[in-house]
Amino acid sequence: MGGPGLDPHRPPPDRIRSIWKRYRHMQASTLDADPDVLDFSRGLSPGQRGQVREFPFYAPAELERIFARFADGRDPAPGSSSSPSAMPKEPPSMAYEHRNLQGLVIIPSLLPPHVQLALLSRLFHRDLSNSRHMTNVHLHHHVVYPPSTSHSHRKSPASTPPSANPANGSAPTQVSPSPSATPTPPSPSFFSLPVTTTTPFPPLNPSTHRPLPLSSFLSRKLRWLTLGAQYDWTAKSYPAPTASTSDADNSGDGSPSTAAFDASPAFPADIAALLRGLFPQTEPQAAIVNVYAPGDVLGAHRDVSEESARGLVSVSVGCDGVFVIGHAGEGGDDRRENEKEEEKEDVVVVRLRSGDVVYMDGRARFAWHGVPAVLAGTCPAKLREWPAGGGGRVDGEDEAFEAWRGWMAGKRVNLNVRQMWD
Ligand SMILES: O=C(O)CCC(=O)C(=O)O
Repeated sequence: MGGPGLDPHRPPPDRIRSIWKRYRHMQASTLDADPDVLDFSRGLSPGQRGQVREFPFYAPAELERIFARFADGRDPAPGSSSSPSAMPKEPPSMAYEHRNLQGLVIIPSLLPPHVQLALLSRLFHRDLSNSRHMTNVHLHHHVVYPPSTSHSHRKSPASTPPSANPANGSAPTQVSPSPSATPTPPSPSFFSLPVTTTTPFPPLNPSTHRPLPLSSFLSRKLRWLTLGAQYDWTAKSYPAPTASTSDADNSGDGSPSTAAFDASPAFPADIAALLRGLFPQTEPQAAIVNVYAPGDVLGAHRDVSEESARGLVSVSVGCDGVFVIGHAGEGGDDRRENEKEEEKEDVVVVRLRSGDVVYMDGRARFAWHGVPAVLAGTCPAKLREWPAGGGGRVDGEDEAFEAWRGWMAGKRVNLNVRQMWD
């Protein structure tokens, strides 16, 4: 059972499932015209405006400080737009809380493109290369990590992605999926390997799975990565906390770990600081990084394995996704028809775009939610070329990722962050 006593294995109510299904195969043009979808880029209809409470999220200068610390590792330079003489420059980011689903707050375009790029680089050049962060691929394959080189140790992986490994065909390092393994030096980015890397990931069980080439791993098979406390997808549970263990293989910067567990890597310190700056009510202890391509979906579910009821933070980067969230049918089927009608109002459908952030608190915290569609061709131009084209840039080493140019054009990445214990 999860914190509030809700069963993580319970299937979604029929009505949530049917709304989810309605968007599953919807044509892009139909979606564009669908009056029920909250689409902040298209603009809200007068009816939708009445359904949300609009409020300023943060002052631009404060946001700029939070973002500069994350993207550049320092406060903004004096004279930048956050200095008093340069203010006010931009309108504040607006947040929208849905009146029918108290606690559901959407902040459209909160993360600017350079912060989205920095986040992608931290997640995929650094955190994916940390063998203590599990992925869906670990369930069936030995993941073969790029070999560590002295070159890859030059920079701390805390605030910058690991340096690129010059195109190499040398034997990659195989690491067993053991979260409590002896700390190993950080590996370079998988994206620094040639697309044609020939050493496939061996299957755990050769009678059920075939060897997995690197190109398939990055292009198609990678669906999720866990940060911090490692979620067990089969048991739908987290490891138990221990008093205070430090994490020698911490991918953070040596600052004290906020979620140190014997069996789990610490939550990356720079990403935790970014999230804490934006949502101080939630302590980032675990995250799931969902990786979608158009055609991929996430079924309706509730996140109820956390013992803490603190809000969830959900950050979207890349292609647009349709997000369905709400309550329905929990009261059973003996309700009067008018009660069922009223409940309809509780289900909200949002078109999430790159840089949008959703906070799920209050009634929305344990609501059913899922992603029935990811829309092809919607990744913003500034991100499309990642990991090449400036996005993976570390001291001019961007060309190391050239072979994977355009990977993001066909992806949607969602960073989903939870506090597990109070
Ligand atoms: O991809 C999203 O927007 C939602 C992800 C999600 O609901 C989850 O990871 O639990």
